[in-house]
Amino acid sequence: MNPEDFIQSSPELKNPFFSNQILQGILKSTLSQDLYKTLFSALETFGKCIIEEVHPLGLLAERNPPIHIPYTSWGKRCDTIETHKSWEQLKDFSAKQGLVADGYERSFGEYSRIVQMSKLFLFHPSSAFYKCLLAMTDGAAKVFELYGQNDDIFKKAMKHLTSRDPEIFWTSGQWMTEKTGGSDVSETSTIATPNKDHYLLSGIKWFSSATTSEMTLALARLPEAPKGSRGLSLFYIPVRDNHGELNGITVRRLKDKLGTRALPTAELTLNKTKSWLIGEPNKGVKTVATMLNITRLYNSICAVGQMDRALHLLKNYSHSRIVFNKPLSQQPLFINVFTKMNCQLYASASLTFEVARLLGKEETHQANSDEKYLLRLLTPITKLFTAKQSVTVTSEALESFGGAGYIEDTEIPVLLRDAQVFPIWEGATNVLSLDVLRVMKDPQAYTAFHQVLNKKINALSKNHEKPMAHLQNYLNLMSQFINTHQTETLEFLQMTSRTLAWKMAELYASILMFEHAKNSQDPHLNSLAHIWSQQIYFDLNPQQIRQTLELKPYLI
Ligand code: MFK
Repeated sequence: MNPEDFIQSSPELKNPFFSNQILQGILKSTLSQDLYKTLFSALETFGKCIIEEVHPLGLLAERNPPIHIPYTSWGKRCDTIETHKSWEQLKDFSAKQGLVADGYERSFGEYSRIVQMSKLFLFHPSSAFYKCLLAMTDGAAKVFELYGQNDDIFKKAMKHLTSRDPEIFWTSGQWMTEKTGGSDVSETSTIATPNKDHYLLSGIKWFSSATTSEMTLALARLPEAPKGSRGLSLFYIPVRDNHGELNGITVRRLKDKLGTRALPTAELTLNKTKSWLIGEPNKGVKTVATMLNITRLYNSICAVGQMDRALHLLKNYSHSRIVFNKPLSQQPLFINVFTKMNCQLYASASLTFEVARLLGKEETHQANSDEKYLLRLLTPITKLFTAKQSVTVTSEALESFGGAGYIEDTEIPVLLRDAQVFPIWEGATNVLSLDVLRVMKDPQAYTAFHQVLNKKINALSKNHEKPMAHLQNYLNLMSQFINTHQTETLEFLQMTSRTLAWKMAELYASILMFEHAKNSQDPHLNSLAHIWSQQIYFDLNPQQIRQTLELKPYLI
């Protein structure tokens, strides 16, 4: 055979909104008919922009990663981080399309976050992880909205962060992680010294993905502040001064990362960096948590978008790839695996849009008490669940491409490399599981979860008697397990927190999947909901966990 004859058909990227049954089904189910119609045509156009404009920019940015230039040719320290032109163009696109502004203009009332997240779902997988900057920008805007209304400096910065004008639009960083780690911020050693109306920050920030941004928020410790995380305060830092010089910041180096290679993530030294306190002194962790809850939602929607992209390409490829004398798409075992991946995507997307729905309600002052508890509880649950699912799904999809999926220039491996950051960035799975435990310290949080799901199960029982009986049983078992919480040790609660958070995600997602299938009248989504509900079961066995605790000395 002539080697030139060996040509495999490559997967084709089509408009990612067009024929996207899962996204369309969720939107149809959640929005009014009129809004759905308006959004449908807007997203079709947006999907076209993704193919024609964003995707080529994302590829260029990915192929031209940032470079750190510490000194000028004449020996002056400059710490320039050179990014490719395409990276700047992604910024312009984000501003013009209002990817952050949508969340604050609130033109669609309580549904504004859903509209914004739909766009991010489509934008993310083509944009070389530009979302990282948008997430932090949105999170910083949220901090200013809640804590910066009485200060002109913050109000001005807020205008930049939420602008649609590329000339005015700013992005923000979030400098939290130090050498002691990203999970435990209690050992933060950056110090803040008062200086007239502002502060001077000195210390080292170990992971900062937005050195090219115009501003950042950073944690630091005031003089005489208590030890631990309750002695930290949050500060606003303009990255450059009025002359365009870095604001007491030196770049130690850029990180050499597994993925997200277009994103300039750096280690920084702060030396008397001019900054302003935002929020109350020593309440920095609580203030920055506002930002974290937003960035965690971004993490979820982008994890979902990434899975969707992997399955979009795989579906397309499976029709043209012939194996064992027929297309991959007709191989029974492939159909089974592909269906399961779609269940994972549908479950993840349902949860994420639920968080977006609740956030939109809260921001427009329409959320009731149960919904506020649910928003706080579902944010970490959804983040940890979608992040892990995206690694599993992109890995499985990559495997389905065979050897081609392992070859860099097919553009498939980047999906897996990038997905691996989802469970790490903005809180690892264990940290988020412990956050779920933190929320559940207030018994009303689980009560809200239970009440809302009970109501939904009742409403769905007429059409889906058998699966709802199964899910009701699941919910009852979960509630029995939660009831034992009051008498359990902290060690037991921590040990079970991850499984519990995961089970809560599976259950809540399952019910949402039935709800969306019913509301959108989509038989395909209905099948996915049935398959998913048959797969999940409740397996937290206190007896077994106690035995594991007893084994501890042997395990360590
Ligand atoms: C995208 C590509 C990137 C490229 C590579 C990046 C690599 C990764 C770089 C990283 O390092 S990412 C990791 C970033 N770090 C995090 O996401 C933080 C992880 N740690 C947590 O989330 C901890 O839970 C947290 C620091 C937020 C709190 O831990 P503490 O110090 O034990 O908090 P504490 O004392 O329990 O809570 C302080 C207050 O904040 C409490 O309120 P009260 O003062 O009223 O009691 C909490 O209720 C509140 N709080 C904590 N988390 C909250 C929250 N409130 C609302 N929402 C939350 N999520």
